[in-house]
Amino acid sequence: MKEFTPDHIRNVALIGHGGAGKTSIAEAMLFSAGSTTRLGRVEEGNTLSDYHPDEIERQISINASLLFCEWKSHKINILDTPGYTDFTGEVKSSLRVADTALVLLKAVEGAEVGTEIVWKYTTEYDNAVIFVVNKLDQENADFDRTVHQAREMISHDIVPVQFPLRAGLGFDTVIDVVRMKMLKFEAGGTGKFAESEIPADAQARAKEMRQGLLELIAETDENLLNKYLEGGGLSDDEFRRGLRAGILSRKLFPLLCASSTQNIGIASLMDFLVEYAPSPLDQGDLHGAAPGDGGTKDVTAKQDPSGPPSVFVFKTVSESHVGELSFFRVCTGAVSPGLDMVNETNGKTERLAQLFVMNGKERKEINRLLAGDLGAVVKLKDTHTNNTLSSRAFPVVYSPVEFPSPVFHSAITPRAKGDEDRMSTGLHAIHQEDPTFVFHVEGELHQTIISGQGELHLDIVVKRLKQRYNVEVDLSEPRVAYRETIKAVVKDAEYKHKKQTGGHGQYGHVHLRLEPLKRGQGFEFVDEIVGGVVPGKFIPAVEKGVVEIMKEGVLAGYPVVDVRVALHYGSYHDVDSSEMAFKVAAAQAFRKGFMEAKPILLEPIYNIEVKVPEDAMGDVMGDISSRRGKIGGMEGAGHYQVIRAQVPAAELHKYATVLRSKTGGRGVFSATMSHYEEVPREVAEKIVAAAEKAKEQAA
Ligand SMILES: Nc1nc2c(ncn2[C@@H]2O[C@H](COP(=O)(O)OP(=O)(O)OP(=O)(O)O)[C@@H](O)[C@H]2O)c(=O)[nH]1
Ligand SMILES: [Mg+2]
Repeated sequence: MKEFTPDHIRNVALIGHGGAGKTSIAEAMLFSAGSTTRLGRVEEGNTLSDYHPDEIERQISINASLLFCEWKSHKINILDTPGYTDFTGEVKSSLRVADTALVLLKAVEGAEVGTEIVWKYTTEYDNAVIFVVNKLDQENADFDRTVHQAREMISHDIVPVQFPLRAGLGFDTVIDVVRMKMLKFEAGGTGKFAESEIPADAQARAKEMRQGLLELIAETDENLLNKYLEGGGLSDDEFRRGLRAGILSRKLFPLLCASSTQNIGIASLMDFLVEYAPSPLDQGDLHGAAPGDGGTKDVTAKQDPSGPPSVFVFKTVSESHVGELSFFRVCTGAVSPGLDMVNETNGKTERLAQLFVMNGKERKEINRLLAGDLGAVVKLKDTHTNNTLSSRAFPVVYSPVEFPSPVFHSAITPRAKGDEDRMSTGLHAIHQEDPTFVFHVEGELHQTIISGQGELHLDIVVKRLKQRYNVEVDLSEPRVAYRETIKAVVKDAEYKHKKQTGGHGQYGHVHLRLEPLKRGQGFEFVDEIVGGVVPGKFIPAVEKGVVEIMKEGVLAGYPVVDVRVALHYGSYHDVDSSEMAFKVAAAQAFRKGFMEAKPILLEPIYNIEVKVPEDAMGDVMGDISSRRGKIGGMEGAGHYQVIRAQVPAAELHKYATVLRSKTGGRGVFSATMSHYEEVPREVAEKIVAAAEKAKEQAA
C-alpha cells in the first residue's frame, strides 16, 4: 500500500443523530472509491462498518469503526460513529483524532437531539465541521426546511454550498455553487456524475447563493474583505483559500447534499473534502505534556513524519480471533512494526507488532504509517484507550478524552455459581476497551454494580460477557445501602447470658443504655461501670458484641449508625464468665434495647442536577416530586432550565431512561450522594417485610 504524507490525509468523523445515514455514507464513499465492490446496506447487515453481531441484529451502529479510501491521491480516513446516545463516548474519542466532523442531517426530520449533542463535542475538540443533508431521495425531503431548522438549532454559520435540483423520489442532481456547475449522477448507484452548466431555472438561485458565499468568505479575512469592498471581487485562488481558511477556523460550516443509499452526492462530497477540509498539518503543532512534573510542562509536537514517533491510542477492541486491537493516530514521526515505544502512563515498553489500516472488519497490513494517519496495531501488552506511546528521545503524553460519567446503574450476578471470577475478568476487559462503562464491588451489600450510559449500553455489555467470556449474568435493581438507627433513649436494656452445659458454664450479664446521636456521628461506647461489677477485662468484649450486632443490623439487616451505648451495670461469675459470654450478652441486650428505642431506617439521599429544555420542565418537576424528591431550586441556562433537587437513591433506578423519554432525549442529569434521612414509615414497613421474607427464604 501507498504511503500518505500528512498533507494528503483527511481524517473525517461521521457524526449525527441515530439513523441519519452515517454508516450508509461511509459505505458509499468506500464503494465510489473502489475500496469495495459492493454497496452494502445496513438493512442487509452487510456494510463494512456495522459488522458486529449486535449491530447487524439491531441495525444501528454501536462501535465507532475506522475505514479509509483513496480519492484523488488523498487518503480519507473515516470514523463512522454511532448516533444512539448511549454510545456518545465513541463519538468523543473519534472527534479527538479527527480533523473534520461531517455532520449528517436527515432531509425529512432535520437536525435532531443527537445532532445537537455531538455538535457540542465538535466545539470541545475544535473540529472543522461540514454538514450534509442526507436522504434527499426520500418522498418528503425538504432541503430548505432542513437548512433553516439546522441554522436555528445548531448554528447560523451553516452555509449551503449546494442545493438539490429536485429533492424527493428520483433525486439525482445537485447544483454546486463552489464549482458553479450542475452535477447529474448516474442512475443505478455507480456514484459517477457528469458536470454541466447550471440550467436556466436554477441560475438565479445559484448566483444568489454564490454571492452570499463570497461575502462570507471575504468576511473571514481582513485583506480579502478590503479587496471585496473595493469592488475587486475574489480570484478563484482567493475564493479557495478563503473557503479553506473559513472552514478551518470554524467561521463557516459549509453544507452539501446527498443520498447515501442511492450514492448521490458522495463523489462530489469527497472532492470537497480533498479540496477544502483541513489536513492534519492545517491544525498546526500538537500539544502534549512532559511526563512527570505532574504533567504541567507543555510539549510542542510537530506533525512531521521525519521526527521522533509518538501515537495516541483512542480506542481498543478485543476481537476473538486476534486479541486486542489498539486504534491510534500517529501524532509525530512515523511508526513501523518492530518499533519500541514507551507508554508514559505506566512506564512500560511496548514493541509494535503488525500494523494495519482498517476498513471496518477488513484490514490490510502496512509497513509504515506517517504523522497524521490513523491505524491499528495488535497485541500491545499494557496499553489502553487514552494512552500515549512515545519514544525515549521524545517523551510526551497527549491529553486524554474526557468521557461522560455513567448515569445508569445495575446490579449484576452470574447465573452459575463459580462464574464470579470470569465475570470480573470480563467486566475488567470491557472497561478497558470502553471507559464509559465502569463497575465496582459494593462490599457491604455483597453485590457488583455496573454503570454505563443507558439501558442499551448495559445490555450490550451483558451480551459481550456471554459472547466473549462465556458468562451468563442477570441484571437487577441495585440494593440500596440503608442504615438503621433509633429515635428514643432506652435507659436500661438488660440481658443475662447464663448456660450450664456439662463442665464449664457461661455467664455474662449487662445493662446497657442506648441513646440516639446526631446524623453522621456514628457510634460511641461509654464505660460507666463502678465498683467492678463487670470486670475491666470483659469490657472490650461487651463493646465488640455491640459492634458486631450493629454491623449485622437488627431491624432489616442493615448496619446500625448514630447511637451511643453506655454499659452502666452488670454482674459476673468467677468461673463461668468469659469474653464470649459477655459478647453474647451485650449483643442480646443491644438487640432488645434497639427494638424498644423507636428504631427507624435511614436512606441515602442524592443531590441531583437535571438540565431540561424549558417545555419539559413541568413534567420533569412533577416526576421528581412523585419520586419523593424535594426541589431545591432552578435556574435558566439558555433554552434550558437546571433543576436542583434531593431524591432518595431508591427512587433513582432507571432515572436516565425516564428522563430521556420525558425530554425527547434532551435532558441530562448528574447525581451525587448527599446524606442520610429517615425513610417514611410506609416505605420502611415494606423494606422490613422484604428483609424478613428474604431471611425466611434463606433459612
Ligand atoms: N432513502 C434513504 N435511506 C437512507 C439513506 N441513508 C441511509 N438510509 C437508511 O436509513 C437507515 C439508517 O441508516 P444508517 O446508515 O444505518 O444510519 P446511521 O446514521 O449510521 O445510524 P446509527 O449508526 O445507528 O446512528 C437505514 O435503513 C438506511 O438504509 C438515504 O440517503 N436515503
Ligand atoms: Mg451507523
